[in-house]
Amino acid sequence: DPFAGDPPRHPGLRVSSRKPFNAETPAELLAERFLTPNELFFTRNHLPVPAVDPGSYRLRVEGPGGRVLSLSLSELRSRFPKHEVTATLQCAGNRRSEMSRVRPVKGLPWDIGAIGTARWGGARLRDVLLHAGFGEERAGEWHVCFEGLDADPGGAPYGASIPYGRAVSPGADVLLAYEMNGEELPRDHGFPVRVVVPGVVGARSVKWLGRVAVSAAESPSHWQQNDYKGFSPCVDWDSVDYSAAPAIQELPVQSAITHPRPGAAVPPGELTVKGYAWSGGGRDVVRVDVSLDGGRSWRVARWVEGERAALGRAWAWKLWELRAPVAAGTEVEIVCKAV
Ligand code: MTE
Ligand code: MO
Repeated sequence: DPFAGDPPRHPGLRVSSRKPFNAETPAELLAERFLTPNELFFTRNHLPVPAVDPGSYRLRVEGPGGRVLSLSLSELRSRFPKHEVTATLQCAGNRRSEMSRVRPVKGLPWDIGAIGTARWGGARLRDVLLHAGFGEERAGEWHVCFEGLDADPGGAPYGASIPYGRAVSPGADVLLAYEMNGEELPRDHGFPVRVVVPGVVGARSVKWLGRVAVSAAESPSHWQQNDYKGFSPCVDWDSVDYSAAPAIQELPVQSAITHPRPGAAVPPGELTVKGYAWSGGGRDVVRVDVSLDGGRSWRVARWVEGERAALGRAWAWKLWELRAPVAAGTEVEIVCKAV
Protein backbone atom coordinates (compact mmCIF):
# COMPACT_ATOMS: atom_id res chain seq x y z
CA ASP A 1 0.00 0.00 0.00
CA PRO A 2 1.79 3.16 -1.17
CA PHE A 3 -0.37 5.17 1.28
CA ALA A 4 0.64 3.16 4.37
CA GLY A 5 3.05 5.92 5.41
CA ASP A 6 0.46 8.73 5.28
CA PRO A 7 0.15 10.74 8.52
CA PRO A 8 -2.76 10.45 11.01
CA ARG A 9 -5.60 12.90 10.39
CA HIS A 10 -8.13 14.79 12.50
CA PRO A 11 -11.41 12.85 12.74
CA GLY A 12 -13.40 16.08 12.31
CA LEU A 13 -12.41 16.48 8.64
CA ARG A 14 -14.99 15.74 5.96
CA VAL A 15 -13.28 13.11 3.81
CA SER A 16 -13.91 12.87 0.06
CA SER A 17 -11.20 10.27 -0.72
CA ARG A 18 -8.82 8.30 1.52
CA LYS A 19 -6.14 7.15 -0.97
CA PRO A 20 -4.98 9.69 -1.97
CA PHE A 21 -6.21 11.61 1.06
CA ASN A 22 -8.61 14.45 0.29
CA ALA A 23 -10.67 16.11 2.98
CA GLU A 24 -12.18 19.46 3.81
CA THR A 25 -13.07 21.62 6.78
CA PRO A 26 -16.73 20.99 7.73
CA ALA A 27 -18.85 23.95 6.56
CA GLU A 28 -20.10 24.76 10.08
CA LEU A 29 -16.53 25.26 11.33
CA LEU A 30 -15.14 27.15 8.32
CA ALA A 31 -16.06 30.70 9.27
CA GLU A 32 -15.63 30.21 13.04
CA ARG A 33 -11.98 31.27 12.89
CA PHE A 34 -10.20 33.75 10.66
CA LEU A 35 -7.13 31.46 10.61
CA THR A 36 -8.11 27.87 9.87
CA PRO A 37 -6.52 25.52 12.45
CA ASN A 38 -3.81 23.38 10.79
CA GLU A 39 -5.45 20.06 11.69
CA LEU A 40 -8.77 21.19 10.13
CA PHE A 41 -7.28 22.85 7.03
CA PHE A 42 -8.45 21.11 3.84
CA THR A 43 -6.03 18.61 2.32
CA ARG A 44 -5.77 18.02 -1.41
CA ASN A 45 -3.30 15.23 -2.23
CA HIS A 46 -2.93 13.62 -5.65
CA LEU A 47 -0.39 11.05 -4.48
CA PRO A 48 0.94 9.42 -1.29
CA VAL A 49 2.49 11.81 1.25
CA PRO A 50 6.30 11.52 0.92
CA ALA A 51 8.32 10.84 4.09
CA VAL A 52 10.94 13.58 4.11
CA ASP A 53 13.83 13.55 6.59
CA PRO A 54 14.35 17.22 7.51
CA GLY A 55 18.05 16.62 8.24
CA SER A 56 18.92 15.34 4.77
CA TYR A 57 16.34 17.44 2.88
CA ARG A 58 17.81 19.58 0.08
CA LEU A 59 15.95 22.05 -2.11
CA ARG A 60 17.43 22.06 -5.61
CA VAL A 61 17.29 25.46 -7.30
CA GLU A 62 18.53 25.47 -10.88
CA GLY A 63 20.22 28.78 -11.51
CA PRO A 64 21.22 30.46 -14.78
CA GLY A 65 24.00 28.85 -16.85
CA GLY A 66 23.56 25.38 -15.36
CA ARG A 67 24.57 26.41 -11.83
CA VAL A 68 22.71 24.50 -9.15
CA LEU A 69 21.96 25.79 -5.69
CA SER A 70 21.29 23.12 -3.10
CA LEU A 71 19.73 24.42 0.12
CA SER A 72 19.26 22.53 3.37
CA LEU A 73 16.30 23.40 5.56
CA SER A 74 18.53 25.30 7.98
CA GLU A 75 20.14 27.23 5.10
CA LEU A 76 16.72 28.19 3.78
CA ARG A 77 15.81 29.40 7.27
CA SER A 78 19.06 31.24 8.02
CA ARG A 79 20.22 32.67 4.68
CA PHE A 80 16.98 34.42 3.77
CA PRO A 81 14.83 36.77 5.85
CA LYS A 82 11.67 35.16 7.15
CA HIS A 83 8.62 36.69 5.51
CA GLU A 84 5.09 36.16 6.78
CA VAL A 85 1.89 36.37 4.75
CA THR A 86 -1.73 35.66 5.68
CA ALA A 87 -3.15 33.98 2.61
CA THR A 88 -6.20 31.96 1.66
CA LEU A 89 -5.69 28.81 -0.42
CA GLN A 90 -8.58 27.52 -2.47
CA CYS A 91 -8.74 24.36 -4.55
CA ALA A 92 -10.06 24.86 -8.09
CA GLY A 93 -12.66 22.19 -7.34
CA ASN A 94 -14.11 23.92 -4.27
CA ARG A 95 -17.95 23.65 -4.38
CA ARG A 96 -17.93 21.05 -7.14
CA SER A 97 -20.83 19.18 -5.51
CA GLU A 98 -22.98 22.27 -6.13
CA MET A 99 -21.87 22.37 -9.78
CA SER A 100 -22.80 18.70 -10.07
CA ARG A 101 -26.35 19.48 -9.01
CA VAL A 102 -26.61 21.65 -12.14
CA ARG A 103 -24.85 19.13 -14.34
CA PRO A 104 -22.68 16.17 -13.26
CA VAL A 105 -18.95 16.92 -13.40
CA LYS A 106 -15.99 14.62 -12.82
CA GLY A 107 -13.78 15.13 -9.77
CA LEU A 108 -13.87 15.16 -5.99
CA PRO A 109 -17.31 16.14 -4.64
CA TRP A 110 -16.13 19.10 -2.56
CA ASP A 111 -18.65 21.02 -0.50
CA ILE A 112 -17.72 24.65 0.36
CA GLY A 113 -14.69 23.77 2.53
CA ALA A 114 -11.86 23.20 0.03
CA ILE A 115 -10.61 26.62 1.12
CA GLY A 116 -8.75 27.84 4.19
CA THR A 117 -6.63 30.67 5.52
CA ALA A 118 -3.28 30.45 7.28
CA ARG A 119 -0.41 32.66 8.34
CA TRP A 120 2.45 31.28 6.25
CA GLY A 121 6.09 31.89 7.11
CA GLY A 122 9.14 31.24 4.98
CA ALA A 123 11.66 32.64 2.54
CA ARG A 124 10.48 34.78 -0.33
CA LEU A 125 10.83 32.86 -3.60
CA ARG A 126 12.10 36.15 -5.01
CA ASP A 127 15.05 36.24 -2.58
CA VAL A 128 16.00 32.64 -3.40
CA LEU A 129 15.83 33.25 -7.18
CA LEU A 130 17.93 36.43 -6.93
CA HIS A 131 20.42 34.57 -4.70
CA ALA A 132 20.63 31.82 -7.35
CA GLY A 133 21.69 34.47 -9.88
CA PHE A 134 18.48 35.42 -11.63
CA GLY A 135 17.58 39.05 -12.27
CA GLU A 136 14.53 41.17 -11.52
CA GLU A 137 13.64 41.20 -15.19
CA ARG A 138 13.95 38.55 -17.88
CA ALA A 139 13.28 39.35 -21.51
CA GLY A 140 10.65 37.11 -23.11
CA GLU A 141 8.26 34.61 -21.58
CA TRP A 142 9.60 32.60 -18.62
CA HIS A 143 8.06 30.38 -16.01
CA VAL A 144 9.19 29.16 -12.62
CA CYS A 145 8.55 25.42 -12.41
CA PHE A 146 8.14 23.54 -9.15
CA GLU A 147 8.41 19.81 -8.47
CA GLY A 148 7.15 18.01 -5.40
CA LEU A 149 8.84 15.02 -3.75
CA ASP A 150 5.60 13.05 -4.20
CA ALA A 151 5.60 10.90 -7.32
CA ASP A 152 3.26 8.56 -9.18
CA PRO A 153 4.13 4.83 -9.62
CA GLY A 154 5.98 5.72 -12.84
CA GLY A 155 8.15 8.20 -10.93
CA ALA A 156 6.57 11.40 -12.29
CA PRO A 157 6.44 14.04 -9.52
CA TYR A 158 3.58 16.46 -8.86
CA GLY A 159 4.50 19.72 -10.58
CA ALA A 160 3.20 23.16 -11.49
CA SER A 161 4.50 26.54 -12.62
CA ILE A 162 3.81 30.25 -12.32
CA PRO A 163 4.93 33.11 -14.56
CA TYR A 164 8.40 34.45 -13.78
CA GLY A 165 7.09 37.97 -13.17
CA ARG A 166 4.90 36.80 -10.30
CA ALA A 167 7.74 34.75 -8.81
CA VAL A 168 10.14 37.71 -8.55
CA SER A 169 7.60 40.45 -7.83
CA PRO A 170 8.04 41.70 -4.24
CA GLY A 171 4.34 42.61 -4.15
CA ALA A 172 3.19 39.12 -5.12
CA ASP A 173 4.45 37.68 -1.81
CA VAL A 174 5.26 34.20 -3.20
CA LEU A 175 6.79 32.11 -0.41
CA LEU A 176 8.84 28.99 0.06
CA ALA A 177 7.00 28.35 3.31
CA TYR A 178 8.24 26.25 6.21
CA GLU A 179 5.69 27.50 8.75
CA MET A 180 1.90 27.37 8.90
CA ASN A 181 0.16 29.32 11.68
CA GLY A 182 3.38 29.50 13.67
CA GLU A 183 4.14 25.79 13.55
CA GLU A 184 6.33 23.75 11.22
CA LEU A 185 4.35 22.62 8.17
CA PRO A 186 2.21 19.54 8.89
CA ARG A 187 3.08 16.54 6.68
CA ASP A 188 -0.20 16.78 4.75
CA HIS A 189 0.51 20.43 3.93
CA GLY A 190 3.99 19.95 2.50
CA PHE A 191 6.56 19.33 5.27
CA PRO A 192 9.25 20.56 5.28
CA VAL A 193 8.85 23.21 2.51
CA ARG A 194 6.02 24.19 0.20
CA VAL A 195 5.34 26.98 -2.25
CA VAL A 196 2.55 29.42 -1.32
CA VAL A 197 1.33 31.51 -4.24
CA PRO A 198 -1.19 33.98 -2.78
CA GLY A 199 -4.22 34.82 -4.91
CA VAL A 200 -3.62 31.90 -7.25
CA VAL A 201 -5.38 28.52 -7.57
CA GLY A 202 -4.18 26.06 -4.89
CA ALA A 203 -2.74 23.68 -7.49
CA ARG A 204 0.30 25.96 -8.04
CA SER A 205 1.27 25.98 -4.36
CA VAL A 206 3.44 22.86 -4.66
CA LYS A 207 3.93 20.90 -1.43
CA TRP A 208 7.03 18.87 -0.40
CA LEU A 209 9.04 21.10 -2.72
CA GLY A 210 12.10 19.36 -4.16
CA ARG A 211 13.08 21.35 -7.22
CA VAL A 212 12.73 24.87 -8.62
CA ALA A 213 13.71 25.62 -12.23
CA VAL A 214 13.24 28.56 -14.60
CA SER A 215 12.06 27.54 -18.02
CA ALA A 216 10.82 29.05 -21.28
CA ALA A 217 7.85 26.68 -21.09
CA GLU A 218 5.29 26.06 -18.38
CA SER A 219 5.71 22.98 -16.18
CA PRO A 220 5.34 19.82 -18.32
CA SER A 221 3.42 18.23 -15.43
CA HIS A 222 0.07 16.60 -16.07
CA TRP A 223 -1.44 19.04 -13.53
CA GLN A 224 -0.23 22.09 -15.43
CA GLN A 225 -0.96 20.78 -18.93
CA ASN A 226 -4.00 18.47 -18.70
CA ASP A 227 -5.92 19.62 -15.65
CA TYR A 228 -6.82 22.90 -13.89
CA LYS A 229 -8.04 24.64 -17.02
CA GLY A 230 -11.40 26.23 -17.80
CA PHE A 231 -13.62 25.38 -20.78
CA SER A 232 -17.02 26.15 -22.24
CA PRO A 233 -19.95 24.09 -20.91
CA CYS A 234 -20.22 22.49 -24.38
CA VAL A 235 -16.83 20.79 -23.88
CA ASP A 236 -16.75 17.42 -22.09
CA TRP A 237 -14.14 14.82 -21.15
CA ASP A 238 -14.28 13.15 -24.57
CA SER A 239 -13.98 16.30 -26.65
CA VAL A 240 -11.63 18.40 -24.51
CA ASP A 241 -8.44 19.73 -26.09
CA TYR A 242 -6.34 20.78 -23.11
CA SER A 243 -3.88 22.70 -25.24
CA ALA A 244 -6.69 25.09 -26.25
CA ALA A 245 -6.94 26.82 -22.85
CA PRO A 246 -4.40 28.49 -20.57
CA ALA A 247 -3.58 27.02 -17.17
CA ILE A 248 -5.62 28.66 -14.41
CA GLN A 249 -3.63 31.07 -12.24
CA GLU A 250 -5.61 33.81 -10.44
CA LEU A 251 -9.04 32.71 -9.24
CA PRO A 252 -12.20 34.84 -9.50
CA VAL A 253 -14.22 36.32 -6.63
CA GLN A 254 -15.98 33.83 -4.38
CA SER A 255 -18.39 33.85 -1.44
CA ALA A 256 -20.28 31.13 0.40
CA ILE A 257 -22.76 30.76 3.23
CA THR A 258 -21.43 28.63 6.09
CA HIS A 259 -24.48 29.06 8.34
CA PRO A 260 -27.28 28.03 8.12
CA ARG A 261 -26.69 24.94 5.99
CA PRO A 262 -29.03 24.08 3.08
CA GLY A 263 -32.31 22.60 4.28
CA ALA A 264 -31.72 23.50 7.93
CA ALA A 265 -34.60 24.29 10.27
CA VAL A 266 -33.95 27.48 12.24
CA PRO A 267 -35.88 28.93 15.17
CA PRO A 268 -38.18 31.86 14.33
CA GLY A 269 -36.87 35.30 15.26
CA GLU A 270 -33.47 36.71 14.46
CA LEU A 271 -31.38 34.55 12.13
CA THR A 272 -27.64 35.08 11.82
CA VAL A 273 -26.35 34.21 8.35
CA LYS A 274 -22.55 33.69 8.22
CA GLY A 275 -20.00 33.07 5.52
CA TYR A 276 -16.70 33.82 3.87
CA ALA A 277 -15.70 35.94 0.87
CA TRP A 278 -12.43 36.03 -1.03
CA SER A 279 -11.02 36.96 -4.41
CA GLY A 280 -7.95 35.73 -6.22
CA GLY A 281 -5.34 38.09 -7.60
CA GLY A 282 -5.03 40.09 -4.35
CA ARG A 283 -8.22 41.98 -5.18
CA ASP A 284 -9.99 43.19 -2.07
CA VAL A 285 -13.60 42.17 -1.52
CA VAL A 286 -15.35 45.47 -0.84
CA ARG A 287 -18.85 44.21 -0.04
CA VAL A 288 -20.98 41.12 0.47
CA ASP A 289 -24.69 41.32 -0.33
CA VAL A 290 -27.12 38.80 1.12
CA SER A 291 -30.66 38.06 0.01
CA LEU A 292 -33.26 36.08 1.96
CA ASP A 293 -35.70 35.96 -0.94
CA GLY A 294 -33.70 34.25 -3.65
CA GLY A 295 -32.16 37.44 -4.99
CA ARG A 296 -35.15 39.76 -5.26
CA SER A 297 -34.00 42.08 -2.49
CA TRP A 298 -30.58 42.51 -0.91
CA ARG A 299 -28.93 43.70 2.29
CA VAL A 300 -25.31 44.45 2.98
CA ALA A 301 -23.50 42.01 5.32
CA ARG A 302 -21.16 43.32 8.01
CA TRP A 303 -17.54 42.23 8.36
CA VAL A 304 -16.79 40.01 11.32
CA GLU A 305 -13.11 39.54 10.64
CA GLY A 306 -10.62 40.55 8.05
CA GLU A 307 -7.22 42.15 7.74
CA ARG A 308 -6.38 45.54 6.31
CA ALA A 309 -4.33 44.72 3.24
CA ALA A 310 -2.11 46.85 1.02
CA LEU A 311 -3.64 47.68 -2.36
CA GLY A 312 -3.57 44.62 -4.64
CA ARG A 313 -2.35 42.38 -1.82
CA ALA A 314 -5.63 41.29 -0.23
CA TRP A 315 -4.60 37.63 -0.04
CA ALA A 316 -6.88 36.59 2.84
CA TRP A 317 -10.57 35.94 3.00
CA LYS A 318 -13.00 38.04 4.97
CA LEU A 319 -15.66 36.63 7.26
CA TRP A 320 -19.09 38.27 7.24
CA GLU A 321 -22.49 37.98 8.85
CA LEU A 322 -26.00 39.34 8.48
CA ARG A 323 -28.78 39.32 11.08
CA ALA A 324 -32.31 39.23 9.76
CA PRO A 325 -35.76 38.46 11.17
CA VAL A 326 -37.37 35.21 10.03
CA ALA A 327 -41.06 34.58 10.67
CA ALA A 328 -42.32 31.21 11.93
CA GLY A 329 -43.54 28.80 9.28
CA THR A 330 -41.76 30.48 6.37
CA GLU A 331 -39.16 29.18 3.98
CA VAL A 332 -36.28 31.44 2.97
CA GLU A 333 -33.90 31.10 0.06
CA ILE A 334 -30.62 32.67 1.13
CA VAL A 335 -28.06 33.71 -1.45
CA CYS A 336 -24.90 35.77 -1.14
CA LYS A 337 -22.76 37.69 -3.58
CA ALA A 338 -19.34 39.23 -3.05
CA VAL A 339 -18.13 42.32 -4.88
N1 MTE B 1 1.68 19.71 -4.20
C1 MTE B 1 2.07 18.43 -4.32
N2 MTE B 1 3.39 18.16 -4.27
N3 MTE B 1 1.18 17.43 -4.51
C2 MTE B 1 -0.18 17.68 -4.59
O1 MTE B 1 -0.97 16.75 -4.74
N4 MTE B 1 -1.96 19.40 -4.57
C3 MTE B 1 -2.20 20.80 -4.98
C4 MTE B 1 -1.35 21.76 -4.16
N5 MTE B 1 0.01 21.32 -4.09
C5 MTE B 1 -0.62 19.03 -4.48
C6 MTE B 1 0.36 20.02 -4.25
C7 MTE B 1 -3.58 21.23 -4.92
S1 MTE B 1 -4.59 20.82 -6.21
C8 MTE B 1 -4.05 22.07 -3.93
S2 MTE B 1 -5.62 22.68 -3.94
C9 MTE B 1 -3.17 22.44 -2.80
O2 MTE B 1 -1.89 21.83 -2.86
C10 MTE B 1 -3.81 22.05 -1.49
O3 MTE B 1 -2.99 22.37 -0.41
P1 MTE B 1 -3.33 21.78 1.03
O4 MTE B 1 -3.47 20.29 0.90
O5 MTE B 1 -2.22 22.19 1.93
O6 MTE B 1 -4.64 22.42 1.43
MO1 MO C 1 -6.64 21.78 -5.96
